[in-house]
Amino acid sequence: MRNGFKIIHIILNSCLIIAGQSITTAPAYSQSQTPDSIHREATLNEITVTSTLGTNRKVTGKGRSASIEEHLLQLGHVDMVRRGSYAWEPIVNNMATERVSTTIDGMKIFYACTDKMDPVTSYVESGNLQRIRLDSGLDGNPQATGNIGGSIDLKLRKTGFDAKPQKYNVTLGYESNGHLQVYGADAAFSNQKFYSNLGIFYRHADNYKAGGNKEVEFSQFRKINTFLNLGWQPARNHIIEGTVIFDRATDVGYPALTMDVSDATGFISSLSYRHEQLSGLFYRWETKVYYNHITHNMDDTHRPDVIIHMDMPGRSSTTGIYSLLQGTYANHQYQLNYDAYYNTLFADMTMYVTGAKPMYMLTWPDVGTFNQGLSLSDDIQLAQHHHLRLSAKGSWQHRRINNDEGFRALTIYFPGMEQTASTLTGRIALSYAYTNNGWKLALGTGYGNRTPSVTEAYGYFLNNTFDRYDYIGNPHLKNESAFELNGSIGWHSETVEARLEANTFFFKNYIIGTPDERLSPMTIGAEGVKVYHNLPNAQILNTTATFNWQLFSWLRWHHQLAYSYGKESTHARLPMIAPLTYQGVLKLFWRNLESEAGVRAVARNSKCGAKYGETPTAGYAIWHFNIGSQFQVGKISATLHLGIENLFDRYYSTYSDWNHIPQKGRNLYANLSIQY
Ligand SMILES: [Cu+2]
Repeated sequence: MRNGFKIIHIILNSCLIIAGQSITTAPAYSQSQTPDSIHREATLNEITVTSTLGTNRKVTGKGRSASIEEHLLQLGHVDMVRRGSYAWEPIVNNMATERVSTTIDGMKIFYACTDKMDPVTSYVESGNLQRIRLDSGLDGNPQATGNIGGSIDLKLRKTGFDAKPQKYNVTLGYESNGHLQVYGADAAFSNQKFYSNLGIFYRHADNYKAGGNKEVEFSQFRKINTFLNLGWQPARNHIIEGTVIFDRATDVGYPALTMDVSDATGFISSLSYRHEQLSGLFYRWETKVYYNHITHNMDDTHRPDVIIHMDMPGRSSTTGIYSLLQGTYANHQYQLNYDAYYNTLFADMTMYVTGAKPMYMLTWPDVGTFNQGLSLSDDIQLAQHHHLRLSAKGSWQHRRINNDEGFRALTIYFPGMEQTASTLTGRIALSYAYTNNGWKLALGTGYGNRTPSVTEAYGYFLNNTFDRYDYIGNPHLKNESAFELNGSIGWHSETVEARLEANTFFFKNYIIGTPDERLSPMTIGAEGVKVYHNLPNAQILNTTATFNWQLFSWLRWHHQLAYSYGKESTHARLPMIAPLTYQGVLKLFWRNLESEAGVRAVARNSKCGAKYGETPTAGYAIWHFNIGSQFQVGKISATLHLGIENLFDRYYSTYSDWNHIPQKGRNLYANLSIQY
């Protein structure tokens, strides 16, 4: 079994959460998703779920109607930057998008908003997904590049061949706060030669209310998502699969920003060929080609106090391929992967000044990035209790500013800069785990680097509402590198599980924006201009202590305490580092009912990144309660979830709520999912 704390899964289809220690079961959809096959598939993918504690249970939280962000939040190591009630940005190990790789079934996809309003997780829907794979730190999934903090792979839900004949699914959800409504329906057809599953999801919310019944303006959204998966097996073990996802969000408010989004549209497609049951050194070979396109349009026409109206569209498209070989030999389990993609990012801005000609600016100058990489990993069972894992990847990247006008604009600030840039990056990670008699000890290390993001290298006067600076990218940036150390020690018996874990990242050439007094801002009211620079070094440390106690067969008590720390070379604190957080949850089980009551208590983050414009957030404690049940009526099986969030209607915001926008006040929800 592999180093459990490094890889954490969440299984969406039936609200299964496999978070290192707890596994709940009862997949509602198809035979290929039984717990056994999850384990099998997990093993084949070299993903291991450490241990199963307690009895297997069915229902948690909001079930199928939960958003992807809510599912992600259930994982350890993950937090969210919230700029509104839609499209939150995942943070892994206190690192945001630039240091995290996000893929969809191994496909690269890049957001299209210069203000990070559309993290790629916002272009899929819970109903599209089977599970989420999260790898912490530099030991990434085969397709991940630039993953210093971690890598997220969103695994699509495909019915597979020979699934059960019955396959209709309806999901309904309602939340009192903001009148959030969720409607979903999907269907699946399957035999030995062919399968198909398709579905549609719709979400709609009005403005939500913060604690004390205070309405948060511009927090509404609307989203529609539809998907189709097809599988064909012309000959045994030769499988051709195709996927199409279309996702469109409209009228999305961003209370933390000065603009909203009129529409954000994602089109995701792939075609793959898989050969199973190969003989020899490899048992599986999969090759996938894919294409995705995102368009993003910002909108300030609904804001009351706009001085200069602006149009700010962005688009991103990615074409790619990967080819993955998986094999096993003696005590080795290995994977070899080649991947290549070409992405273009384009964003511009037109400012309409009254009585003058509109001002036009390229904010992302149509940057084309070609990247190809070769990765390998090997899981070695050294002896009965000893396990070793090695993973490595090398990539070559070539970038070109395809828009000459944009290139010329940047050369004003960076004379002598090149229109193209090529670089080599890589990562290597090694971990060892010892498991014996309820004890588990794991140690790991890694080293890797990343290229600057397009914003960091070529962004042009991008206003950041967090510190109120305009940002300019720096084409002369060096690659940022990090050295990682991680370790954990855990012990479990029939009734108790205790675990301590820590990871730390030592950065070199840490990329962050620093003020440049010589430049004057473009945005009215901006504090000044920041240019991205490499700091000599920085460090991030994350620690977690977990204690779970099975008091009775019907009662389980979970505790988790997490502490993180981040500083840079001048000893100043890094911004957006989570404050001390305690989570306590009591879980009750009775027949087919499961109930949960819990608290999340967070200390004031007095040692925040003041140098980088961060201001402290007050401490708070938020309580929640929920109850869920799964029942059968004839051929129909149904899952019902009822719950209350922010029970005492507290007015609060977390450290990662952009500009301290308040979280939702008391919220009652009810979700029903029916399978036939
Ligand atoms: Cu945007």
